[in-house]
Amino acid sequence: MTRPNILELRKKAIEIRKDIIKMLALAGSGHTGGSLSIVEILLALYYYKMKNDPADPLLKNRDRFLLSKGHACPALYAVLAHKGYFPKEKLWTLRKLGSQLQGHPQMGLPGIEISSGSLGQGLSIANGMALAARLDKLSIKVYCLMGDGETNEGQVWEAAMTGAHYRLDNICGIIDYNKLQIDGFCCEVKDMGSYINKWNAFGWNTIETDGHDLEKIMDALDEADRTKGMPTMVIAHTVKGKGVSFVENKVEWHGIAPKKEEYERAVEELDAELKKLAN
Ligand SMILES: Cc1ncc(C[n+]2csc(CCOP(=O)(O)OP(=O)(O)O)c2C)c(N)n1
Repeated sequence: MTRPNILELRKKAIEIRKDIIKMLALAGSGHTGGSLSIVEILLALYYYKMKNDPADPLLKNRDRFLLSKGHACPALYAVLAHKGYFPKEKLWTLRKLGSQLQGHPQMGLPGIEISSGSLGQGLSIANGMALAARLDKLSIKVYCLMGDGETNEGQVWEAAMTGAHYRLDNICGIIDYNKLQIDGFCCEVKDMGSYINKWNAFGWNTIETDGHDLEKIMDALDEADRTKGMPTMVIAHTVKGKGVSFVENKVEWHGIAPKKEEYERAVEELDAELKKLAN
């Protein structure tokens, strides 16, 4: 599989961040920090790893992507629009009455595989899809992106045991390990100790990587493909709010949208980054 041009993809990451900020500013509400942290993970999946066809979103043989941390959907919507699943203008309808782009993903919008938002459910759904694919002899991969805070949910660990029991090597989970959740640092809200040891103990192949380094994420996704007989969990170290200095690592930016002046400051910063990459 050929790798995409990394410089172009890094520019795309900035464009996506600008779209996320604009969507949220126009909506006046939403989840800024947790959307900004998953941009490179989504790009590595949609622009490199996943079999998908925006012109045929229900293609039988497509890989499935489940956004279990559904509140970060502005990032997913932006990537889907860039890929051509729906017109980009739709992005500006985020959270508006009657829009298909609600504050949490709803099935019906092209590219959205599951409705999500109630945390902890994605990996169980991934198990079901992966088992069904095995029965149907479909050679597909199911990707499931979770938050680190999300993994406080007991259901995640039931799903972890199930995935390992059935040796679902057609699942690749990814944890957006940004160390923050809704109201504090994850280690203070409920300390999970070592993710690596936990997922290993639960029978998963576990890969730790830098969740903002496109090449490293791609390497991890490739390694997941090479791993047979057990599911893989990629622990991707990220920064909540990545790309906007005054949002980065700030717990208060979990569930709020930028106001006009904040939006303008954010765009200024992102444009400056874009300019650096252009030179
Ligand atoms: C079952 C359930 N409980 C609580 C919430 C409220 N909630 C929304 S986001 C969030 C924090 C999630 O933290 P994390 O998974 O780390 O997401 P991130 O910090 O990356 O945005 C919580 C508790 C929810 N959506 N679902």
